[in-house]
Amino acid sequence: MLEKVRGRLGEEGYRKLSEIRNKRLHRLIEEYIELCNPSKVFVCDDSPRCEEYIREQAIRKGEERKLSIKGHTVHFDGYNDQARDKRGTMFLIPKDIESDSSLNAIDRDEGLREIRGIIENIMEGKELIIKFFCLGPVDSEFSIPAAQLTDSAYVAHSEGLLYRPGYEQFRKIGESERFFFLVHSAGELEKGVSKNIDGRRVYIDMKENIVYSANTQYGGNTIGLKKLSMRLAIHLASHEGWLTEHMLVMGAHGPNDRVTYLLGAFPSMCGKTSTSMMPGETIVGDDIAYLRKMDGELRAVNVERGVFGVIGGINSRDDPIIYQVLTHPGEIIFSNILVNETGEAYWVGKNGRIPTKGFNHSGEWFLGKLDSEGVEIPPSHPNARFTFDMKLLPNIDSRIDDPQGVEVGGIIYGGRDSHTSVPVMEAFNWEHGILIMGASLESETTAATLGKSGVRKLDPMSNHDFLSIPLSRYIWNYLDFGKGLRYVPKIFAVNYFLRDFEGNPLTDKVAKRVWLKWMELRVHEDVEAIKTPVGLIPRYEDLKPLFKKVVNQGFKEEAYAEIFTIRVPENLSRIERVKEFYREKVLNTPEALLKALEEQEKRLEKAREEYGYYITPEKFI
Ligand code: SPV
Ligand code: MN
Repeated sequence: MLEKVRGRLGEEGYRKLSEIRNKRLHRLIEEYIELCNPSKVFVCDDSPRCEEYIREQAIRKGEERKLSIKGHTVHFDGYNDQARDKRGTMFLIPKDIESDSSLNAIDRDEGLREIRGIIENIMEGKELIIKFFCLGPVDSEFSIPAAQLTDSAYVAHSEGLLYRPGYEQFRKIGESERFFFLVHSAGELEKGVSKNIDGRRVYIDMKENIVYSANTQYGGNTIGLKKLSMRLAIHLASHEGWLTEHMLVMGAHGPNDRVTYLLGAFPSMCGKTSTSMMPGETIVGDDIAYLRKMDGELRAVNVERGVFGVIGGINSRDDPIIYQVLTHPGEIIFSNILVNETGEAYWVGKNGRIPTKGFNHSGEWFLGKLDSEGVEIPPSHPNARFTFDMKLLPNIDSRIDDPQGVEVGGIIYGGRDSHTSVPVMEAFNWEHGILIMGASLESETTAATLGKSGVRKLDPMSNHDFLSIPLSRYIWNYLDFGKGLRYVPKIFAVNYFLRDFEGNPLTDKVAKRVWLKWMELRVHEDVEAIKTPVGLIPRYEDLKPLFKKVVNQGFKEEAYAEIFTIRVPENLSRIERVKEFYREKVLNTPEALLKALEEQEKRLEKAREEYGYYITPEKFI
């Protein structure tokens, strides 16, 4: 094996691959080198020398440019390649396999033929990088080894910051075929960006655990270990009896040095990263978690070890920790921001004033510049991001690499919802939380995916974009997961985006730090809560001292009454939309879900009869 490509691998590459004794891996590597046809191949092991080579290549090939602060670089994606391409991302589903119209699918044979056609010779004249990773902590029940093939040094560099190295892990697994295999090519480049956007494809083959990504550079379409592997992992988890989730993992710090681990599922660009990095708390992960039941306990790990976060709106007041890191030396890749002539990085929402000219994802930029469709180009793209290893963070949790994961005290679901949900509430129990807060989660679309922003959509568990199994099965898995646990985590819903009836935001950005502390206290039942038709909400007398202590702010009773008012009409119409979605779009919706929705509806109607349409919290005391 590997003989056919030995010349391109060179002696060192050949030796590194031979030291991994895995026939399936060798067969796949040989096959895709032959198909993509790069002129040479660089094989990485886990050494710092390999990271150094990749960093240099990213600069040499123009995929990244150095910025003025030491260690900082900037990468630009093409003007129309700034977000996840939901339309071009498809599951390859064999004819005889159970599917669901909620999955964007293509017949496997047809899809394979198409993608193989697209990637044939796509790396001609280029260098292929082969790099190995481990998803989740190494040497753990959670670990999944993954091999990435890419012709982009930016992608390889990003992955080096975002994931745990896995060359040694591959050497340990012997002939095991349980690993992911990811093939990416940015395709032909023009001015450093992917040119053939029409041929942009992300095809996911769960049968072989392979993902193909072509003619794109944006991280969400190309960083194979991230959302591409996540789709494979959701499928694998469903077969093996665990869960793969779009969730942060954090240590919430309570009284007397108590640390309570919480998970949080938020759709992209809805506050997940900033929640995970709140001052005073510790971060385990900000985007993807694996959850397992171990000895009757729900435990979770961060699949990653770095952050690919949204940069827009980060300033020293609202996100002091990230801001500090982003403005000091350290290895950081900025993407799709604005750079001035001296190499300083700017983004919308950064402290101070943003320059009126510079360089951004549209090339030379000046204030008022329009694109070919007459739309004004903002200085930084709304989906502009930063990438760094979490070791740069002062508040990293000491258990980030714990092979047993952390024990989960609570799960938070959050959406971008300007007019329905209160800022924080607790579910009555696991089923109510999973079905009404998780499976019925609605959010307004954002710039993280291509297409219109601000459209309200159902996004079950904030994971809808990544589901590789039928939605009904996914919900069943969850319901099962709550069984047989010694401690069943509490479930919460938060909404950072609530507005008044004139459209003004009702909560300050820092208020989320208070909601978090309240949830931590609730996990231990240190404070009581008020039972409403939609869930348990905080009492004023518990929030007031928390506002003082956590953010040093006053909190007026009238403000409390306004933001915790139960909006009955909005809640009822949400239930209608959710029911319609599940009735029309989903096969085999669990009865339990429809029943839970009906019960919630009845509770709301009853309250409406008694108290009217908009009910302030004291009515429920
Ligand atoms: C998200 O969009 O949810 C992200 C970034 O975390 S991406 O890599 O695009 O998925
Ligand atoms: Mn995400």
